[in-house]
Amino acid sequence: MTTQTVISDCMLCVWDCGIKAHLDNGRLVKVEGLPEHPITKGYICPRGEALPDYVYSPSRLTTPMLRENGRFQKVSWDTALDYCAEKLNGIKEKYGPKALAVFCGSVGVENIEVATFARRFKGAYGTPNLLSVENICYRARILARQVTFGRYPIDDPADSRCLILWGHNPDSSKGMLSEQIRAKLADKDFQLIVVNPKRIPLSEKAYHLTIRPGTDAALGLAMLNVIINEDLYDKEFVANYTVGFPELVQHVQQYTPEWAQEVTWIPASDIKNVARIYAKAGPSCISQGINSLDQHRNGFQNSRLLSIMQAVTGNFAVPGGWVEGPRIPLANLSLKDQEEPLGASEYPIFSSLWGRKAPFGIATLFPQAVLEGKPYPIKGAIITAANPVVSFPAAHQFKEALSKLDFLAVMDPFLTETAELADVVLPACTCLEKGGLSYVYGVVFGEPYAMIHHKVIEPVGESWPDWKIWCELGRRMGLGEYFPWQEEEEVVNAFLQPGELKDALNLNPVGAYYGDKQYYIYKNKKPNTPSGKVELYSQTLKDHGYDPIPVYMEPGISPINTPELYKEFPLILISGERSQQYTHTQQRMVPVLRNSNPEPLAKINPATAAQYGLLDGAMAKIETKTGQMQMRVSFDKDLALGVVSVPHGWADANVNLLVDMEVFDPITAYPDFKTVLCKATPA
Ligand SMILES: Nc1nc2c(c(=O)[nH]1)N[C@H]1C(S)=C(S)[C@@H](COP(=O)(O)OP(=O)(O)OC[C@H]3O[C@@H](n4cnc5c(=O)[nH]c(N)nc54)[C@H](O)[C@@H]3O)O[C@H]1N2
Ligand SMILES: Nc1nc2c(c(=O)[nH]1)N[C@H]1C(S)=C(S)[C@@H](COP(=O)(O)OP(=O)(O)OC[C@H]3O[C@@H](n4cnc5c(=O)[nH]c(N)nc54)[C@H](O)[C@@H]3O)O[C@H]1N2
Ligand code: SF4
Ligand SMILES: [Mo]
Repeated sequence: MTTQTVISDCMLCVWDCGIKAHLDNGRLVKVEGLPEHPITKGYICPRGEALPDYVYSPSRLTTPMLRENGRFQKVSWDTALDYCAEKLNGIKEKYGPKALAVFCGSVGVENIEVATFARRFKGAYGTPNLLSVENICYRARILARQVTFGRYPIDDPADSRCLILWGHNPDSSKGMLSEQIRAKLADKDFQLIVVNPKRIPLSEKAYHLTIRPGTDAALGLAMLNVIINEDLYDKEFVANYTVGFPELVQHVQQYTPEWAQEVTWIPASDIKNVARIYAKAGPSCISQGINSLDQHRNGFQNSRLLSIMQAVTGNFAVPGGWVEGPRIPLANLSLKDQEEPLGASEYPIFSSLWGRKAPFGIATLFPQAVLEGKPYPIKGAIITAANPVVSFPAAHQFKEALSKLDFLAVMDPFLTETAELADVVLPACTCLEKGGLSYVYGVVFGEPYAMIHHKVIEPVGESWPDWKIWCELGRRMGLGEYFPWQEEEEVVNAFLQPGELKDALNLNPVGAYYGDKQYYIYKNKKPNTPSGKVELYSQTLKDHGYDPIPVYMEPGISPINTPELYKEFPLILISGERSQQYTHTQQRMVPVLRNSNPEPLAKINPATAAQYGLLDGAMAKIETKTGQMQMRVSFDKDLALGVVSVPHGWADANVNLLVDMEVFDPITAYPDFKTVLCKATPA
């Protein structure tokens, strides 16, 4: 027997943990964390450990499939791709290129190969419509920080003396951060603050604030009120490097802690205390949930408020605050759009900030384009690395839209609920069956670090890596000039041009840094904002008709905003808390993970449950004005009264059938996943 260990990284979620993959005779048998990896430091979660069961799952798609007379038939790659090429060229001829949507899910965020080739294909085909998770995940905070700082600084918790976990439970979504925080808690000068409708495991050691969902801006504004009125801000930084402080001072006067107490359910005394701790501790760092503050009617402004807080307290570009790294020197394989994607005119800042165009459109406008032909009809789609039928809001609308298309192709390692609607299903490799490059660390950890993503095993069945599918398809459609690559190595080389980084990465399988974090950058480099300063007041937002300084906005539907609806639906539904067994809709087919998390649970405080006759372990019917479903109740005394927390990603109990798309953030078009009114009754 020959054994072998390959160093690579897990791409099952956005953290890209370094791994050691052990093989027996070419078969993956065990996966461990990689202690030498400077960022993930040997961390591995249950999904990473279960990689062998995941990649060899009997549910894997092993051949392409074509729908014939309503049923899938196994076909060769030639047949499948010729069919796709004919249909795609047909759509272009009949309706023009923009009638095609290329849809790429969250895997495209962590996997450069998946995202880049989807993006390249849309450019080669000529459609501007790359639709992705960008308008439901993460982008809002990037944009809010860019509007404020002219760049995208990221939490730098290692050196912080005060950390606010704001709508974030790293034990479920970012395990390596929990480990880092637990180690820091040994230092008695380090202070942890948690803002969450639920007490999380780390709340034990923290100043915990139980907040009403969707009212985070009220807390932020009241904290600023205290910080400014008690003179706790960084005067030197504010005076020299910001614009709009006088306007901010005036603006926050209306938002007193006493006012915020009514809105947020947090006692005014606690608001004052945390404002003082945060402003005085220095360096302080707000680590916001990856989406829990963004998926709201005022998601963008929530993120912007946190940026303003970091700025006035002088926690920008300092160790332990928010810090930016340099850009990675990679080739840009995207091709220029000729036209505007869906939503470009309705969401101008999201689509183009100061002339920097976003390469994607607004994915949540997809159903409307298909079903109503607005603003123009979308007739075909290729979906890669996404399962929108389960993961997107108003899931019934996505399902209907996908079913009505003239042509739908799906690339995925599994026959997902979305793939089931396709005309053609193309079996994709999982991350371990292909090589590539991992550099997402810069975007999600602020660490200028990259590594070669080494292929661990040969493709399972007849699956192909995404890059190969796009290249072969492109060539068959007469777009071969854009897809010259035949081998994996050529693909990696296309990203990585000759130079120091390439040499360093080739030399060290664990990876290499490509620069340093940019501390105190404002001292010698002006922010890329129109004023050349950190913008507490944003003229850009004002010019677009948005609030130049964030105001408090009630959630779209809420006890206060829609009191009539609240009478019928008296509970607040928050959705999408992560669990370590699953990434979104994935991994349900892996027995070891399924056994430890067998079904979705609706969490509710026992006192609230008693009011509605709900029993621990019994089934409940959960209804919103959009839909209803059944789920087992699980008592959770850590959850705020009047709140129900439901996970996402479960096809048979899909919370996104309860979430509609009526409430959008007017700036980023984010849907409101986190504050939906519901009722729960015994089923
Ligand atoms: N209610 C509610 N809904 C939510 C959220 C919430 O908080 N609440 N969160 C939202 C967020 S933040 C996100 S990011 C989205 C995620 O939404 P999606 O991206 O749609 O979700 P995933 O289940 O990760 O889908 C990824 C798919 O890619 C496939 N895949 C894995 N590796 C590869 C590969 O290398 N190539 C290809 N072609 N396919 C691959 C997987 O099998 C899976 O089917 O969900 C959102 N949905
Ligand atoms: N295991 C696992 N890890 C993942 C993923 C996964 O699917 N599985 N997905 C990855 C992706 S794409 C994403 S976007 C991230 C998501 O990561 P996060 O958004 O950080 O998600 P969580 O850590 O679950 O924390 C969300 C917390 O927000 C709280 N919350 C809900 N509503 C509100 C609110 O209105 N205000 C406040 N203050 N808190 C609120 C919830 O109670 C919950 O504890 O996770 C990433 N990591
Ligand atoms: S699934 Fe787990 S091991 Fe894999 S990258 Fe995410 S956190 Fe790391
Ligand atoms: Mo996400």
